[in-house]
Amino acid sequence: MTSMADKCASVNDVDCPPTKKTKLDNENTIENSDEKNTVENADEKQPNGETELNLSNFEVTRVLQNNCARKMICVEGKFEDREDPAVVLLEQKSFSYDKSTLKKGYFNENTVFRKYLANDIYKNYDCFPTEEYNSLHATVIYPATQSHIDKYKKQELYIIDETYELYEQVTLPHIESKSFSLEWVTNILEHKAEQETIIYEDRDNDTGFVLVTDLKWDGQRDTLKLLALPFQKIKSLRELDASHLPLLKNIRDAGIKAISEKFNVPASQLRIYLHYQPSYYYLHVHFCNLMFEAPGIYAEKAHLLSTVIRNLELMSDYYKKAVLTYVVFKDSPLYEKFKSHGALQTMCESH
Ligand code: G7M
Repeated sequence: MTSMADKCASVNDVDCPPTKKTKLDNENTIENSDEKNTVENADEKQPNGETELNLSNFEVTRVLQNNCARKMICVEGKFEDREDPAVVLLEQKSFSYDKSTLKKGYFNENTVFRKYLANDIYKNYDCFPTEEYNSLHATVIYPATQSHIDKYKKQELYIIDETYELYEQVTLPHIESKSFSLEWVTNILEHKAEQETIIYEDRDNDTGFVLVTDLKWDGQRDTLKLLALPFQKIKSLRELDASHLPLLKNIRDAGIKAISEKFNVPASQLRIYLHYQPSYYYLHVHFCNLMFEAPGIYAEKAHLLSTVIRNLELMSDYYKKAVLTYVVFKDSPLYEKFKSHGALQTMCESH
């Protein structure tokens, strides 16, 4: 029942089930927007009678990855009052452009500013912003399965060139036997969760979709990140054909319109793409601010929606013919399956 996503050094994107997530956020939300992430009370009782997860009860057992570039750490550990393991991700937030926010948070009489190095005109300080502005973005995955733990563990990567035959023989059986729960998607589509983050909705069974802010979005316009979840159940890019063009075009056009109205970001500043392989096998489209180098926008993972539409217009069965290239983590189930299928070479050839 647990679901999540990812991010990792460069390839994964992180998420956790909406019902279990802990958002620790500040007031730094997008300008001209009503959006505000919820701050949950640590002592609040959940509907099932359990108390809310509290980081002061958390014992770290292992650092899964420590990403200096992204200023993000993923740790595995246990909450004192819980049985199962948990994964906690802590990530620095981006800064606001708003002058009064900057003043209140960092250039304020309560800001502590401690010099530790001076050389000519250059000085380094430790800067402690005011409490309201020094928060981190935290994601808690509880209970975390071994797959979650593996997913956040920094591992070597390998390239797979997946033909449609390999998709049918290796990837599809893997997806069918073992993939993350899609409960969070159903919850959004059925209005059981995240209703307040729905930006746009079109309930047509064939071409309709829900546009919702991504779990990882930190509320800043610069890092704007949304997801379009169609009502049609499609596993992934591999299942798309020309019959899906009306859906994809509606997602593109209505998504762009809704984002421009709500966030004032034009189509020309949006990166709109799908992941292959995705973390969740329920087709979804990512809408991101072009200025944001979101994890998962790399060549071996992101497929621009505009290109997908053009490919399908050229050839209805394009994705049944194309070789799709992506990366797998060493020792992940897909890595093992491709290796035992003889489709993954992990050693250098000797000359
Ligand atoms: O790699 P893939 O395309 O499957 O990415 C899935 C996306 O779904 C990531 O960007 C996640 O942050 C996002 N996501 C995952 N979960 C579990 C949720 C959720 O519960 N709510 C929302 N709004 N986004 C999620």
